[in-house]
This record gives sequence, structure tokens and C-alpha cells, in this order.
Amino acid sequence: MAEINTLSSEQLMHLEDQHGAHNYHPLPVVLSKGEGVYMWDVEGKKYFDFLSAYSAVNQGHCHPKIVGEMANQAQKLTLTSRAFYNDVLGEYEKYITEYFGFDKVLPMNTGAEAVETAIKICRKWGYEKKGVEENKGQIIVFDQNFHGRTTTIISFSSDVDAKKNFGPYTHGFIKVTYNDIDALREAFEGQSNIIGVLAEPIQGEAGVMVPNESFLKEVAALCKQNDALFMADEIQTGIGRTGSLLAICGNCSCEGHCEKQESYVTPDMLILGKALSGGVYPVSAVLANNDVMNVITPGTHGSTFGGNPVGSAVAMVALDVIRDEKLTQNARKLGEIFRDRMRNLINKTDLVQLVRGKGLLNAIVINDSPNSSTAWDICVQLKENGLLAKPTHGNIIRFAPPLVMTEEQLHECCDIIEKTILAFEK
Ligand code: IF1
Repeated sequence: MAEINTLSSEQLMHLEDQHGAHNYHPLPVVLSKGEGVYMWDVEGKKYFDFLSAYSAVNQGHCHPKIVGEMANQAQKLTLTSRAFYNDVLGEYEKYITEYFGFDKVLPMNTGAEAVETAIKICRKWGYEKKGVEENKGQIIVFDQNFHGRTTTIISFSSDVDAKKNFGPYTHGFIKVTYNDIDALREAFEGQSNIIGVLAEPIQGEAGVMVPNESFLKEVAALCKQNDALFMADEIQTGIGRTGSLLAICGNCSCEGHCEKQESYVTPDMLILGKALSGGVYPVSAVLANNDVMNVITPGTHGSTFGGNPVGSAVAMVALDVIRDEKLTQNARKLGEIFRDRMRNLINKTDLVQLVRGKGLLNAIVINDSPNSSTAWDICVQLKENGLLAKPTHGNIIRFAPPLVMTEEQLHECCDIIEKTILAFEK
């Protein structure tokens, strides 16, 4: 058994450099403990987590109820494969479909797997239900999208680093400008084989790009008019992060599936991941109604771990915590306070151009070239001051703390951000 770690941060970073693929450039901090909104590094220094593992830790690090349920199930039955039934999956499927208001769920593990699953379901529906000629189906995606790292998904990425030299690419995708409903309408008018539209309700990696209030509803309407499936990728924006249960809920802060109030946009497929497990286990899901999901028949899709007892048990508790601790409502309240604090800061410095976001998914744009290291250097300084965040692209810093943060802790974090920005020398 590996001995208890006694190595320093420097030594541990060196191990990763020597023995690990260099597919990331992490901030120079080595974490060894997480609890709620806090993490501690190997030397015992405490930090506020302002990234939440890219919104996978909405419920806070190591939430006792979620970890407890994982430990409990892990001592009973961890994995049967889907060759056999298990006594947790059916309960989980009932729970999550009622929670979000769909007939069925297809359980997977990572977000990219869930996105790939949605693409496969959309294509199968396009050929078998819509009657599009096989292999001719087209799915509309948006510029600056981020939906994962598999070969098909990066085939329609706008990010050169994510895409270059990974070809040949998967065909069947049309790229349209995000938040431009006229461009989407023209794309539909120009093509008869469009079977679906895949969208992030807010583009996270692109720099927390929040579309016009009506955009998502208009996307859904155009999909309906053109008999195409609207696939909402809520892997980063969902499960309370934006101050609504789902970002497509608009301004509703209901605790569960709302009564389809005016602001609610209904996607044909809902794609979830990350916080679906509270960050303790890879759990993702695609939800849809029977007219779509029933194109999936035995042998047409699967996964070794998809729907396993541990992931299913953890996901039910993780969703309980969102509702019982009113984390959606807390995200909405604290998000307003955060953006007010950042707007006050912008009045005191030229270094920050703007703040944007919804709920506790926010970003500030630094007043320097996207090719400069300023945003990175600010994040290194924030780390020194006890707050962990990381730039998305170039000059944009994403701020996304766990939704369990208190108002007092949020002000403490805003004080750290303000102190760091005002003292920062380019
Ligand atoms: C990385 C970004 C965020 C996602 C949305 C699907 C997935 C993600 C909207 C795939 C994953 C992660 C992946 C991670 C960093 C992070 C990320 F910077 F890459 F773009 F959050 F913005 N849809 N996002 O955000 O889910 O397969 O990772 O479980 O790849 O560097 P996954």
C-alpha cells in the first residue's frame, strides 16, 4: 500500500512532471485536503476554492452526506455491469427523471461520454423517427463551444489547441455564431437534414458567455419548428450553479422541476455531469422523453460503469443536498452580491474591464492582451493570498466557488480579490 505522503509540494510537482503526461499546466499548488469551500495544500496552507473543480463541487468538498453514501454503498456492491440488474439503478432512474421532469435517463460516467451519448441518440432519432437519409444528419453546434475532449467532440471545437493534429475529424456538424438567433434560423433554412442543436446555456470555457435572455427559448422554438432535437449541455451550468436548478430555467429558482413557468425552456435532451455526484465520483446522464429515448434498444449503447450502484447512490444524495440545503437559491443570492462587489472594484481600477455571469458562475475580463500572462499572474497572486482560481482563456478569470459558501465567506473572498487586484503591478 502506498505510504502516507511525506513529500513536499515541490517534490510532488516534480513527480507529476517526470511521470505524468503534460496535458495540463496547473497553478503551482498541491492540494491534499478539501472541506466545504476550503482546500489545504501539502504544507497545510488553507485556501478558498473559487473554481469548484469547474463546477463539479457545487455541494462543497467532501460533503459528509455524499461521502458517507459513497462509503456505505462501496461496502455493499460497487459494480455489476449492466449484464445484470442491481438494486440501486432503478430507484436512481425514477428519482432523477422525476427530479428533472423527463421520462427516461441513460446513465453514463463522464461529461464527454454523456455528450457523445446525446449525439448518438440524436442521430438514431434523426434516421429512424425523422426519416433523414442515413449518415446525412447534421447537428448544429456553436462557435467557442466546449463539450469535452473525445475525437468527435473536438471535431467541432473552435479551440486550436483542443483540435489540432487529432484528425481525421467526425463529419455532420454545422457551426453557428453563439447567441445569434438569425444565424441559427439561416442555418435551418439552408439545410433540410438538421436533426439537432447542441448548446451550452452559458458558454463556460469561452469565458462565461451569457446569451440574451430570449436566446435559449428561441433556440428551442426553432428546433420545434424544424423538427430537430434541442440538446442542452448543462454539465457545467446545471444543478444550481447559475442560481436556477438548470441554466435553461431562466429566472426560476425552483428546487426541483418547476411547473414549466414562463421562463422554463424544455430541451429534448438534458445532459448532466460534474456536480451530479458532488465531485466524489464520475457520474453523468442524458435525460429525454420516450419518443426520443426509445430509439435506444438493447445492444445499441452501453458502458462498463454506466449506472453502477455507487454512482447511482451518490447522485441521489448529491441532488438531495442541492434541494435540502437550498443551494440554488444561495447561488442566486450570492451571485448578485459577487457581481456588485466586482462592479465596485471595477470603479477603483483599470485592470478589470468587466464582470459577467449568472448565479455563482462568473468571470472577470482583465484589461490586457489575451496573449499576456496578466490573468495567470493575478491567479498566482490570488493563490498567495489564499484564493484559488484559474484563467479560462487568455485574459479571462473564471470565479465559481462551491454553492455552500456563506455571505460572510463570499465577502472575505471578494476582499482577497480586491486586495490582490489593487496591489497588482503588471
Ligand atoms: C478539461 C474546460 C470547463 C464542460 C461542458 C462537457 C464537458 C465539460 C460544458 C466534458 C468539461 C471541464 C473539462 C476540463 C476542464 C473543464 C472545462 F475548461 F475544459 F472547458 F469546465 F470549462 N460539457 N469541462 O464544461 O465533461 O468529460 O470533463 O467530464 O477537459 O480541461 P468531462
